[in-house]
Amino acid sequence: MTTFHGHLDGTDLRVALVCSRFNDLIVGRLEHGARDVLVRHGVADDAVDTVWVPGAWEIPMVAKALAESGRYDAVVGLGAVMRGATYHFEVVANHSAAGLARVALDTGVVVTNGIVTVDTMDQALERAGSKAGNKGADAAMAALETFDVVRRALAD
Ligand code: INI
Repeated sequence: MTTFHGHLDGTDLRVALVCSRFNDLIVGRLEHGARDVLVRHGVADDAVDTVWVPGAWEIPMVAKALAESGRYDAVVGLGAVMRGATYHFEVVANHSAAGLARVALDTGVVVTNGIVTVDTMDQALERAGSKAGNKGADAAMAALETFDVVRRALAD
């Protein structure tokens, strides 16, 4: 029996960050955290492409196009969906999360979810580089680990 663990080794990887402009005060920080983690773990800075889309709704379709292009080893979705007065929050939050999951399963490319879904701006800021960490960095780290564990398990 063999046990595999993914290592955080981004050497020679190409990664796309799909970022929503909606709430870009938050998403800019998620992008910064994600890029920082990737570069600190061996991904070349020019091998990390950031692609801006209007809102979290659009993240899955662009993630799908990038995943299918064959240019990237991993795609990370980064966004901030904030509760407003209406049901629209649930629609966008559920669609973006389910969409990213579908892109991963349909394409076989590693796709991780760094879309924060929050009630308030304070909660968003907490998750974008303050007391609850940086969910963009977490999603980038998850992408590195997931890519590597699949590579190791299939290489054996
Ligand atoms: N998009 C977000 O990224 N975050 C939100 O909080 C949000 N809210 O609440 O409306 C949001 N809406 C826009 C949506 O993602 C699409 O861009 C829009 O519906 C056009 O398709």
